[in-house]
Amino acid sequence: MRTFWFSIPVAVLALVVAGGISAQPVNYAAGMTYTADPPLRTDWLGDAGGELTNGVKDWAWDPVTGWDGSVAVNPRSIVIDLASAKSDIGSVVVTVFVSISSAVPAQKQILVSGSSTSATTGFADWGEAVTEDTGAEANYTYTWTGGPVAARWVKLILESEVAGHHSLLSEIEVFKSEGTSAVGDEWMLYQ
Ligand SMILES: [Ca+2]
Repeated sequence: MRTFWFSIPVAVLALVVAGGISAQPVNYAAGMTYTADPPLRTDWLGDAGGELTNGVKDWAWDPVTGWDGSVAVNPRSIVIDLASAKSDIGSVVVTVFVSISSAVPAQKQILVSGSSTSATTGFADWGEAVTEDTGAEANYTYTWTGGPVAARWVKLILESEVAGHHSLLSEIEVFKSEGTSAVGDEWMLYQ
């Protein structure tokens, strides 16, 4: 029995140490709501709603939503409401569906900004989310890493590569800055 009681704290400690090394980054955008201007074409591609924050980002048509280039003007913007003020946003990652053979190109530019005021005002420019345009039929990952910054609302402004072409996305992630993580934060995950 002495061995049994001794083994519990060792196991817990091992879990905490392993968690500290391999913990998944915190995605503040997971499950959050968003609004788009012009509106996303939700009657298209089987969009069930919430597709940009549901964690599914396979390279396929089903997880995709966005703007139909034949009807949507450039630029195209989307605002995610993180539900509460965050003080430590470290990065923003946008997964863009690209299929050259289906006339769905990469995005020419994706700009990132944030506001602590409202969904429509007070946005400060954070910079550009960039990717490597390989020309491949694949998801392209556009990444901005300028944090930590504070905001509740995060806005993306997209320019399709060619006017009249689609902007199709499968996921938007807003990650907590890992640079501000402390021992206390790791312990909080296990309480
Ligand atoms: Ca998704």
